[in-house]
Amino acid sequence: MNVAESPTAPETIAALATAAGRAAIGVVRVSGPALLDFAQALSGQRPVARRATLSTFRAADGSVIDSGLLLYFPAPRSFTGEDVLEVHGHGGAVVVQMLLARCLELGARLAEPGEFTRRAYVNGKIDLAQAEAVIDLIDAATIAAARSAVRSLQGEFSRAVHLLLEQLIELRALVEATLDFPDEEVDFLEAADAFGRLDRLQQRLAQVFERAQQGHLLQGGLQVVLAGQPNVGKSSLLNRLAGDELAIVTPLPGTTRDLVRGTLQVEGIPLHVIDTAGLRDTDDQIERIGIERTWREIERADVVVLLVDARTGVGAAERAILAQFPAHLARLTVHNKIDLASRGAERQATGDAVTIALSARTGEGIELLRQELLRIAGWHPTEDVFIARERHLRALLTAGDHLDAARAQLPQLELFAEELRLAQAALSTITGEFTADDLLGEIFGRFCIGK
Ligand SMILES: Nc1nc2c(ncn2[C@@H]2O[C@H](COP(=O)(O)OP(=O)(O)O)[C@@H](O)[C@H]2O)c(=O)[nH]1
Ligand SMILES: [Mg+2]
Repeated sequence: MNVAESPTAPETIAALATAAGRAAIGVVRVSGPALLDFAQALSGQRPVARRATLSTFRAADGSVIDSGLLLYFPAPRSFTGEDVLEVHGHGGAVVVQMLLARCLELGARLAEPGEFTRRAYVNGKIDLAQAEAVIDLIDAATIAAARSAVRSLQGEFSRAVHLLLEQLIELRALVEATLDFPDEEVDFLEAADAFGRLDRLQQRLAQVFERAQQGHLLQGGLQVVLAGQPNVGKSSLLNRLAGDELAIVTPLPGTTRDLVRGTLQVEGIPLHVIDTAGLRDTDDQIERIGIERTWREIERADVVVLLVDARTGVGAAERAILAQFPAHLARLTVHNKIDLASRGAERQATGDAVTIALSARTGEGIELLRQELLRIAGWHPTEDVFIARERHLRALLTAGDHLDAARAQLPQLELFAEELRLAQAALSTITGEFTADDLLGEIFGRFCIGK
């Protein structure tokens, strides 16, 4: 029996909501336009809304598949805004598959990745930034990242964006009204305090950007590449930072030929540290490939740490390496092996160039390096960070550019108005008021099935 069919309504979808494998319970989630009959067919009884009902789940021939709890959330008060069922069975790999198969038999189809959350968005239960926060919460690798994802999920980021939008729309309304009365343009600029409003808008936008950028850092972290000549202690430094023997260390130059990665956390920020093959001319074919990979990682890095032996410092070879780094790449020089150079740990800054002296062997000076990496990343600890994505940051920057352009257009009100309109369009993409379908596909496609 197909109890979920209807010619126009959205299809009923089902998926395993818990991780596959052995567990105490396994949950199959179902969402669709009308699921009471579905629930009846599955459990033999009509479930009460928002109550856990002890149920026996049966196959079409009446044989028992499992017993467990059935939860029924009638539309619109559910995660997706549709009728939602949660079928809680025992968490055996086979039994949950049988429950899922039964749901498919009753007319549901397997949900696509992110489809539940997409429906929640389409039905206005959450906006786009909140939908993205759902997956960011699931993916959060640190407590701080999880906290900021929850903040975004609860709508703090969206509210901040809405506040900006409201102020922008207010200003636009004033401008558009004045456009109809060209004689009063100059009066308008003064009376409506257009400059002052624009100023405040730009300041608020900068604050929101700041908080979003910190959240982006919390989630994504920083790619740090350790580079330098062979034998200066890159692998030793990775091991020291990671607190683990990730890379092989020997006194032989050219030991590291492939990339070795380690992730560590400093104040909740994930640092993805990549140890590389030492940069030198070599006839060894494998080492040469390793060196090519080193350069590829350097192109992608957020920060490159150039290691040198503290006893020799930066010489001609290092200067040649430095000259090849991409111009805008943040960099840092580390003098390693201070234990052999009878020097103390220290941080030195001349202009923008920072040097840290440390010992990968003794660990002295490592904390200076960790703090310096955070500083380069632009991290400053604040509590109220929102999780944000590259896409959000770009939208905020674009909106900021249009506000700058708007300022440059004053007192030409028509051009001013147009820039404000563009700023509004950019901001709206964050919460999803104006969002292209292909972007939605891209966002939700990255979810796991069942979310
Ligand atoms: N004394 C001392 N030796 C170090 C230090 N760091 C690395 N080494 C030694 O230098 C040699 C090369 O180290 P390694 O980490 O393999 O260098 P890489 O080729 O740059 O990866 C090894 O014998 C390490 O034990 C340090 O801070 N102090
Ligand atoms: Mg090495």
